Amino acid sequence: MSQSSSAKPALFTPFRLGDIELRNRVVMAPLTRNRATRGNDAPNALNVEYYRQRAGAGLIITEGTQVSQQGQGYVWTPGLYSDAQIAGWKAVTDAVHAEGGKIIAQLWHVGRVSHVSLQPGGQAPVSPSPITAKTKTYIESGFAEVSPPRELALAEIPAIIGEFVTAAENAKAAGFDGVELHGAHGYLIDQFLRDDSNKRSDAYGGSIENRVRFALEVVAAVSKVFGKGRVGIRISPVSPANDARDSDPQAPFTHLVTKLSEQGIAFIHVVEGATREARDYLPFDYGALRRAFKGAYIANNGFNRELAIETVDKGEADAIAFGRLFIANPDLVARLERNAPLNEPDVATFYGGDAKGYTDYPALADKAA
Ligand code: 8OZ
Repeated sequence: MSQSSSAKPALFTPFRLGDIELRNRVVMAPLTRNRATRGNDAPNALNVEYYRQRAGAGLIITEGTQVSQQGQGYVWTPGLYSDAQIAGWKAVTDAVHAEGGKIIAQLWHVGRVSHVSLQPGGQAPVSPSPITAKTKTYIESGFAEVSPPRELALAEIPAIIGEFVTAAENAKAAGFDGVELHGAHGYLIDQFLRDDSNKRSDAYGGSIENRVRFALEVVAAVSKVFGKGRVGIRISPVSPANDARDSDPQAPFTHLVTKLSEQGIAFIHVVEGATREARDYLPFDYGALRRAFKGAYIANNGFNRELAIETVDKGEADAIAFGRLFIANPDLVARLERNAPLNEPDVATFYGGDAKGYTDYPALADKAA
């Protein structure tokens, strides 16, 4: 066999993501599972076991973790704003580190993708502009239309950035290796970026420079907490998830990424195409983002083994994030390396519930036993 055909694909080789040393380039994507402790939204022993099982990933990015109660949009998602939540996450990061893994927290504010029953005092959710998204959320009683949002006052914006900072400080206290900002899927940061959801006439709306301001300010503030080498952001330029739309996504996203590169953060994590659907949903030049950004590029959405290996070998991405495959395969890296068969994910147990469909997917060794 020739040297090249027997060489290990780069996907399975170590990578330095900013200041974080990864043992491979297989990333566990953030995955909402709605299994935090009911009543205080703190991670619990079941969540510890779930993440521990998946520590073979080069990097785990946690499920979206709200920076405040106002930032919550779905029932039973974990937070990072109370002592109980910090303690719960500390047990998670300890378990992942004990297995030699790395884990960063995904900091999340949903903005308008929420429901009054989840908001403090039953208030309206907040958004750059008072426009209701055509999307659903789920609350204790099941699926529900999102509640109409109220427009954020200019004077409220610094406090929201402050919530991201506090959550980053809490993430540090909880032992995380870094943070990812959730700038994708039509949540608050994305709502500011897009001309369909941001109709403001102040410094945070209108021009592209103004629409990226909120994202850049959050990134800068959080970078002071963790160091820019431990901060990244997830974006989904063309995904229609949660009614995210823009008349011309290429321009604001290329501009955003250019500015993020100047800030010197560790990575961008790009959901290519429509989330959970077609990778070529709308034309978009992802290569332009890659070229505009001097840090690492993590690619996501619908990758299989072959495409992941090829994409990293060609240098089109530094790492690949897998979602559904990690739900069903705790030992995904070992399976991909050996080209072993994969367990099928059970959609019925994705959101909410108990250990079923969460910590009971077998690893290869379990099957052999
Ligand atoms: C699925 C269900 C609920 C939330 C996202 C955080 O789309 C989510 C999410 C996904 O990024």
